[in-house]
Amino acid sequence: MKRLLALLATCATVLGLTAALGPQEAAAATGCKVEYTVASQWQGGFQAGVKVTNLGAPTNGWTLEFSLPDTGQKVAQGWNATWSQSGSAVTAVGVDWNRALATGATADLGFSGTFTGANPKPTAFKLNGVACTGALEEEPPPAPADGTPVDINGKLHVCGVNLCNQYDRPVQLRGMSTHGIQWFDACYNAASLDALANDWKSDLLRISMYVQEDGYETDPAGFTARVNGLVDMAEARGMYALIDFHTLTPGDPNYNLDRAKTFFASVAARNAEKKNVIYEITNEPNGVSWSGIKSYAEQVIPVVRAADPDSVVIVGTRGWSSLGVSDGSNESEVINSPVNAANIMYAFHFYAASHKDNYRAALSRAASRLPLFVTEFGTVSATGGGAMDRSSTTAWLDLLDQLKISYANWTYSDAPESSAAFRPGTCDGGDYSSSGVLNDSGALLKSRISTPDSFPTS
Ligand code: IDC
Repeated sequence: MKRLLALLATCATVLGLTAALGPQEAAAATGCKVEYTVASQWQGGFQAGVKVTNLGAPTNGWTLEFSLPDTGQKVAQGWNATWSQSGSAVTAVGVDWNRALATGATADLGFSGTFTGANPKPTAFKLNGVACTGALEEEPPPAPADGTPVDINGKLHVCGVNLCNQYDRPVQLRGMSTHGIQWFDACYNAASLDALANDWKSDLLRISMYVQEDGYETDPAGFTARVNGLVDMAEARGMYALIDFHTLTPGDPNYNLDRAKTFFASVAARNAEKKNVIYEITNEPNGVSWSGIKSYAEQVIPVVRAADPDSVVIVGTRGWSSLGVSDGSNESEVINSPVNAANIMYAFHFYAASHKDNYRAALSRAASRLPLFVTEFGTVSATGGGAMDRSSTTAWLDLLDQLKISYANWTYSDAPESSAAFRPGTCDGGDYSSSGVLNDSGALLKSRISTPDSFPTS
């Protein structure tokens, strides 16, 4: 109510001010509020976030303008808007998925840029031509509740398109994925998981159990035991455990149908009473139709449910869990033919240097129709290597935060590839906490994941 009054007061001010301009302008006027934050700055470069809240009438298309005070300040690459710059004047125009802004709604954009002087903050923000002078009387964000993520949220379930906690309120889990546990087993021990829970403040550990490539098929009992051991280690530290049946090559999960039934019958029976377990029944289906994946899911999910009736199950999607986009399709195949089961979500994966605006658009469209979980993503290219794409990663993570979509980053390991969080050799020692053991991707992810969660507690 306080919020609404503040909003009405601001609207009245805006209308009052614009009335003097004449009826035409007054009708088109919208007030706004902008929060500008420099997220990071380095020699000659910086990255900034711009949150613009529409305090006026709902709009179906917006343009944000502002001015960069120093001549050396240049926008290099922007996200979540179409960006342009002419001299000191910068313009950002809303894109497909954030073009409509209701009263009180916020669009989260940002850009990376270069500068030569002191990099002063931009001035003269205007939304659709009207100065952004408004200020909502924000209630302070809830203080982070005491306790671990699992203590606070308890057993999770799907409600509408969200992942919800024991209070039936949407939550976003932010965490890390192991690398293949057949290769990087040494990275998952008491010290590394302490660092993940305490320093990274991670909400979840994805346990990536490859089926092929020297994985599960070579030693079903051994891999099942190792997965269960990691579930317990996550539980002891209050983190959720996402059990990933990491199918990859071959891409048709039906190739592993019998193995999946055996594996899930076992882990679901063993972990049914736990609050922290989520099942991901196939990693990245590829070279297979959605109907093939759906058929697999409708055979494996009943096996899980027979042993564990109420844990969340996540189903991979076509085209390496791209909701079909990487195969030239889109989310409509899932929306039109959903898996016939309750309490399930669909996986969406991306690699920030390879998958950009059209993938973000698909995720944004799908997010209002399907419960989505980003069970794996990388800050680099889809090979797991190449340079980290900071701008694209930030655009993705801002979008996931805004949509409250949970995520796990590939990988919490010291693999010799840029997607790994730790430098090679880290897992041979006992230090997982100092900044010196992190590479670029690890440093970025740690800074994102370790911010307070503010899980709702009522
Ligand atoms: C990659 C690993 C790499 C390994 C390769 C094959 O990073 O060390 O050699 O798999 O097993 C995925 C997959 C994930 C891939 C990752 C990066 O789920 O298994 O890991 N990736 O290529 N999908 C898109 C990218």
